[in-house]
Amino acid sequence: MRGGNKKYDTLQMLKKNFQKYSSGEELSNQLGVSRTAVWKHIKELQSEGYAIEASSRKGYKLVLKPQILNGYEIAEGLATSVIGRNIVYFDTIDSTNNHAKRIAIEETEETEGTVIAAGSQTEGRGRLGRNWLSPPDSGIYFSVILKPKLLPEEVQIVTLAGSVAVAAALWKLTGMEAGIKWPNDVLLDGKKICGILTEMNCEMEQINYVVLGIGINFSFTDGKFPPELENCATSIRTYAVDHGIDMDGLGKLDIIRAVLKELDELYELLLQKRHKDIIKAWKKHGITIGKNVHILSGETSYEAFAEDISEDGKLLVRCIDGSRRQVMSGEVSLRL
Ligand code: BT5
Repeated sequence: MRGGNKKYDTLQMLKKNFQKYSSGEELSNQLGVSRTAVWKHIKELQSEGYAIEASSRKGYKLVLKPQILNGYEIAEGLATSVIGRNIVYFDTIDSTNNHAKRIAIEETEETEGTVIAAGSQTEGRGRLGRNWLSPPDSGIYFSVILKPKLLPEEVQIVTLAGSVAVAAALWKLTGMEAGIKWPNDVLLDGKKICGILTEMNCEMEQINYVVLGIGINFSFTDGKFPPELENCATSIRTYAVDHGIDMDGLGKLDIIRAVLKELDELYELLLQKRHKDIIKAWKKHGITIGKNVHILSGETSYEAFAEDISEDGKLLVRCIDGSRRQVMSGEVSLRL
């Protein structure tokens, strides 16, 4: 949805003239539409939540920096090469991963890099049929369609890239040091602020597409989490308040854009087969290596020591009897 229509062209002009009036006549001349059309666009933008003041004498002005999540705002000036080529936004949807799969099945070249974002999800999913709480005004929920040239067993590297993108974006925007618990949890203060669900469609030897789904808790207050999650989940806002971090007007929009930017750079590394560099970046934020861990993988569960991550993202562990295993997926609890 990059590129404009007249409504968003109007918005762009108001943004250029931030906090200053643009007269209806000026807008109508520059956009090549009637003054009534300008007025209609303004009404629509206001109803979408843009803080636009209208004065019959002076015209229109945008009074606040928008923190509105929609396809236009996410895409505006997003200088990425693959991620976010197309952006589809829904106020609410069943699950952005479900929608990504629906689009990916269409199988056109351009679907790679398409981002599906939503303000809330009615059937947000975690792994293994678990759910992901996705109420409105609380989190950031999006999925990206990717077509990496990887073997199906290498797909974990995509999840790792997703978690690095979130941790790196948070660090750059707020200085928060999030930790990544292999494979898919991003934590603040040991509590989950982000979960990642990677799903793929593949044949024996090749991946057709991957859907990388990311859910980030932005402003859940502790009170809003159900009791079973209170001790294991938190949000960026809660963490900021608890640690006296000034978010300086940062909102969901800034976060999703920063994550997409980071992800674009990491995906470029992946396309260049520079998996080592992704693992290196992961290790900067990873908290699993060098810890005693409890692994639950399918029916098996055992204690082990997490030694390293392989180039394709598997967790390399040493078991109590000294044998070594490669863990491709599963639950890992850290032993303190
Ligand atoms: C995950 O699964 O952590 C993957 C979550 C992926 C969510 C994104 S949102 C966009 C895209 N569309 C989707 O439908 N999904 C993706 P898992 O590791 O299985 O963790 C799930 C568990 O985390 C649940 O069983 C709860 O215990 C907990 N949980 C649920 N909602 C949570 C939340 N908002 N914050 C923290 N923990 C949560």
